[in-house]
Amino acid sequence: MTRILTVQDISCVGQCSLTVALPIVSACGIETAVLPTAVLSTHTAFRPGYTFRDLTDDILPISDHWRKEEIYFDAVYTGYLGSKRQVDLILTLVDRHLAPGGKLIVDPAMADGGKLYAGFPEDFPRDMARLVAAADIILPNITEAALMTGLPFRTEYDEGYILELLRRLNAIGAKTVVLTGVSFSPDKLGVAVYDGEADAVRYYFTDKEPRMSHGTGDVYASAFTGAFMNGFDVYESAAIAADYTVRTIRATIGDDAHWYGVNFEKELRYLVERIGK
Ligand code: PXL
Repeated sequence: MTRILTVQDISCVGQCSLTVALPIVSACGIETAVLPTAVLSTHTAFRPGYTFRDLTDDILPISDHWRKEEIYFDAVYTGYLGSKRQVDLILTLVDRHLAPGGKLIVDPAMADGGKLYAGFPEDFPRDMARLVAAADIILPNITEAALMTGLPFRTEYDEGYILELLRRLNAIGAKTVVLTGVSFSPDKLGVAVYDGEADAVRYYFTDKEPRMSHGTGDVYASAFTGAFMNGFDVYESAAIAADYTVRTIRATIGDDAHWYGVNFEKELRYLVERIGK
């Protein structure tokens, strides 16, 4: 059985990060080990007052123990980090515990809508870019891509802007980029899948839902990882994850109390069947 490690925070309430990644990747039939980067009472889009326990100092002792136990993973999938220092620690983890031929998948979860999430220092994208440089596959949104490459964040753009973002991310070192939240028309939203070696972009679009949703980046990256670790190629995995994510958004429409996340549980059956598990 394939085993991955996912490294991201536990937001106790809020349907993001580990509370999304663990059920989604597991449902795809992949053993999912976890390494929490921080524990928060809720994610940071809730009102100020949430707790935040940084777990940076636990990472190396955990890895030291794993090293004694000779524990290796077929992929390491990272998301929201608890501190800048975690970048170097994760690079050490990858060095020690990623099996030969294993993939580092990085979702540089730190920003959306043109802004960093609450709590991150302005220069955090520079540190995240060092993790991106080591990755096989990255899954940024346009805000994260703009912050890491120094290009201005734009809400109106053309294929030229998207290609420039992709090429600059590739220049940082990311071999394959799945750029999320790309839209060239009011009714379609999708992803740009970039193969750095071929300098080639392929797009995949779904119908755009008129609802801004928290946590969908994590739902997307988790479904992508689940599909990819089942042998689908990057483009197929990107498309499966897009179809699943849009269904989770639709499953949440009308549920106004559910502003903080999406009902990803309701569509797990779809994802599992689509993957053929
Ligand atoms: O969904 C991304 C995410 C993950 N973890 C925490 C967050 C957010 C987005 O706001 O605050 C703690």
